[in-house]
Amino acid sequence: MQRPLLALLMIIPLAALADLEISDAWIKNLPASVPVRAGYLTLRNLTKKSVTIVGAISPGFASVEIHRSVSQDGMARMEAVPKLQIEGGTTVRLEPGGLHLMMMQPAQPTSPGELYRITFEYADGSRQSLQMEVRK
Ligand SMILES: [Cu+2]
Repeated sequence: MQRPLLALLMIIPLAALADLEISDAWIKNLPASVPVRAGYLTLRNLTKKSVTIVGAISPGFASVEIHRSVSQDGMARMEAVPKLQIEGGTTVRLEPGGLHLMMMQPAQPTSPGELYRITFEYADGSRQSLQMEVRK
């Protein structure tokens, strides 16, 4: 039952009606002992004006932040990105080693194949929800 649905979700651009087309949204699975998960996705701004993400929530996690991985003096660390602006007509990728969603304190252990709902809040007050799939 689950397979055809998943295939469909991957073919249809998620939330195509909103200003941002969000695709390839997934969460890297980690053992239950790790208190955070990293989430990745691709944000395509189909409009001519910039769109700014000012927050994100997911019912499966205590909180969600946008982070950027940076290396400074040979040390890798992460910094919070409180607002993520996507210029009109551009694509921003959250991917391993760069920008990512830091999803704090999962309510229960995650496992590959599960879907988690996430809702983004934009600077204009609008919201957009989509599903993210847990992958190995
Ligand atoms: Cu992080």
